[in-house]
Formats: sequence, C-alpha cells, structure tokens
Amino acid sequence: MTEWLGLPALASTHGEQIDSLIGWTHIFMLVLFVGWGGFFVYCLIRFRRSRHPVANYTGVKSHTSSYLEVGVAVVEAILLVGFSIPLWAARVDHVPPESEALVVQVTGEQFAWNVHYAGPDKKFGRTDIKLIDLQSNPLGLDRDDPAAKDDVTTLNQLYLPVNTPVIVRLRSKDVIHSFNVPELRVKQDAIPGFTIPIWFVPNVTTAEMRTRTGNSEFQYEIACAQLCGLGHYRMRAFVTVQSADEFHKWLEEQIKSQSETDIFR
Ligand SMILES: [Cu+2]
Repeated sequence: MTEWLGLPALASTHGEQIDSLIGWTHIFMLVLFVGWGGFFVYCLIRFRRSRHPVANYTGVKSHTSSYLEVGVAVVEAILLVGFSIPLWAARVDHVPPESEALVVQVTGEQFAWNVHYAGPDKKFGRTDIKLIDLQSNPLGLDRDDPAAKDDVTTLNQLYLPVNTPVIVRLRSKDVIHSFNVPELRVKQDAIPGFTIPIWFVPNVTTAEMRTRTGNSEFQYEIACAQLCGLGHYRMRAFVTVQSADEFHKWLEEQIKSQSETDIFR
C-alpha cells in the first residue's frame, strides 16, 4: 500500500504499521498543501490590486477560515492521538518477556557499535569501567565473573535470528548516538547514563533480502542517526539476520573462539 513512498524494503513485523502511519501523514499533508496552495492562489486573484485599489478596513466577516483552521487542527489531532500515540505506546509498553526473546546489549561509542550477547546462561557478565581497553575489551567485560564465561562480544556486527523477538538494550559510552536500521523500521537514541530497550521481530533474512532486491551484496546496516562527532560518517555496523539454526551455530562458534583467545582468562 505504501510502495509509492519509496521507503527501504521492509524486514520487521511491526514495520507495516509504521509505513501506514507515514503514508497517512503524507496523504493528509498533501491535502493540506493543495488546500492552502489553492487558497493562496485564490487570494492573489480575488484581492488583486486592480479590483481593490483601497484596502478594506473591516476585513472578512464570514467564519469559514476559522472553521477550516479548526478542521486542520482536528486532522492533526487525529494523526497524533489516533495513530501516532497508540503506535508508540504499543512499541514501548508491550515488550515481550525476556524469556521469549533474544536480549542483546548494544553500546554506542565514538565511533563504533559494541554488541554483547549473554550466551546460553542468559546472564550478562559484569562489566567494569576499569577493565575497559579500547583494543581488546571495549566494554570492560570481567571474564572472571562466572556469568561472563559464555558471553560473546562483537564490534560492528549484530547477528540476529529471524522471526524471533529481539530486545536491544541500547547504551552509550560517551555522547548521544542513534541506533537506526531503516529496513527494520527502528530508530532510537542511545543516551549516556540510560539503558533504553527497543524491540522488534526481524522477519526477512539477509539471504532472502539479497534474492528479493537482486543485490547479492545487500546488508542491513546500523547507521548512527545522530551527528555524534567528527567520525560520525563512519559509525556504521552491519546486521546479519539468519535462520535460528544458523544463528545458534554462529553463537556457539563465537563462544568457543572467544573463550580460547580471550587474554583475560
Ligand atoms: Cu554516533
């Protein structure tokens, strides 16, 4: 229904609602634009100088323009109260239980995205600011913590299973960043000092999207959507959406290789 908007291909379950809201907003704004534009042209002709050499000090007596103004305000109120607020409320209130979702911590920093998986125990290991090493341990993960033994961290790579609710806990180490994946129709600021959850269900794998778009190199991209400093332009990361099996295989491989190579063990 919203192809005419030319939005990026859709790859999440809630995305259609977002698109229809964007579509309706465009339709109402087009009506407003045509209405106001027509009224403007009408005024130019109706009140041209040759017809009204002297200004009329009484002005308009009819209330049509007031009614029109009220009408516009009502349409805007419907957009806000009828569409936007319920959609937003559904996104922030109805978060699936963590037991039924994949929980990932994503921490923005100048200029990268750090991804942290809890592993099979579903417990995130302790992190400590004193352990932060920009090269080897950007999150300051304490590998001595038992909960951290099976944790997986990656840099600029977010792997997700398809058709599974994903809860991203968004954080920032320095300034305000913004987690934006256009195809998933998610965009949320990462604010230092806060952990902000966002959730979505990706429903198209990267492989499927490659066949669909005919682009064999297609990748979902996290683009930082807040101007966050000089390196903002290169603050990009990639999302790989896989089948649940492929994802778990990948996670297991990571657990193995990260426990072997980790210098903190
Ligand atoms: Cu950024």
